[in-house]
Amino acid sequence: MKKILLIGNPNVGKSAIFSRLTGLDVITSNYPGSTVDFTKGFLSTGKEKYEIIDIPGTYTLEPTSKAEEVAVKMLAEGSDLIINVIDATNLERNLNLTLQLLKQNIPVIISLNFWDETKHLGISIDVAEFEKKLNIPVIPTCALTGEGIKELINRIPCAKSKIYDYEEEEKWHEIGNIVTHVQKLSHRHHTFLDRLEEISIRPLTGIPFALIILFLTTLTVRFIGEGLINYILEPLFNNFYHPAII
Ligand SMILES: Nc1nc2c(ncn2[C@@H]2O[C@H](COP(=O)(O)OP(=O)(O)OP(=O)(O)O)[C@@H](O)[C@H]2O)c(=O)[nH]1
Ligand SMILES: [Mg+2]
Repeated sequence: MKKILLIGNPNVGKSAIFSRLTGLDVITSNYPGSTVDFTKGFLSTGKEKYEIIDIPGTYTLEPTSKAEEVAVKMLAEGSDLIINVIDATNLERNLNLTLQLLKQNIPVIISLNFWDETKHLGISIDVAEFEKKLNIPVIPTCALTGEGIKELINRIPCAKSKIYDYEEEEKWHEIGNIVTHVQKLSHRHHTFLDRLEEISIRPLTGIPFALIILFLTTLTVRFIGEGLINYILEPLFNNFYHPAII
C-alpha cells in the first residue's frame, strides 16, 4: 500500500480534503513523544490502495513550533507521495512551503484549495500556466463542496519529484515570479449566483437557507395542488358528473 502525506500551511483545508479522500475508517493518534495529533485514513481507487496521513499544518520545513517539528519528522519518515494543499487566496505565503517540498525527493501534486473563494475575492489563477511553471499537476479544489476531488484522485499517479530547483537566496524572488505570472487580481462584483452559493455552503447561513427553500417548496406544491383542485378538477367534476347524479 502506498503512503500519501497531506501537507500544507495551517488552516488551508487539509483535514477537509482528508475527509473527502478517505472513508469512515480513520485513526487519530498522538505523534510519539508529543501532544500533537495526526489522523490516518485510507483511499481505494480501484487500481491502488493508499494510506493517507493528515499532517499538522506547517509554514516551513525549518520548524518553529512543536506541531511544525512533528510535520517535518513525519515527512522525514518517508512516503510515496505528497499532496500539498495550498490556499488559492494566499499563493505567495503558501508557495514558500511548496518550493521547499519540490526540493525533496518525493513526488508532489498540488490541491489548489479555497478555489471558491478566489471568485469572491476577484483573484484569477491561470491553472495551466501554474502547472507549466511548477511542472507538477495543480488541481483546483473546494473541500467544502467536493469540487475537484475526483480529478485530484485521478491525477495522483501523475505526481512528480525534484523538478523545481532554485537557489535558496532566490526563493522569494522565484515565488514573486510565479505569482505575478499565474495570478491576476481584479475588482469583481458578486453576482446573484455567487451570493447564493456562498450562503448555501456555510453551515450558519446554509441551514436556515435550506429550511426556507423547503418551506417555499412545500408552499408551492400546496399552492399548485390546491389550484388544480379548486380551479380545474373540482369544476370539471361538478360539470360532468353532478348533473348526472342529480
Ligand atoms: N470556502 C472554503 N472553505 C474551506 C475549504 N476547505 C476548507 N475550508 C474551511 O476552512 C477551515 C479550515 O479547514 P481545515 O480542513 O480544518 O484546515 P486544516 O488545514 O486541516 O487546518 P489545520 O489542521 O489547523 O492546519 C474549515 O472551516 C473548513 O470548513 C474550501 O475549499 N473553501
Ligand atoms: Mg487539520
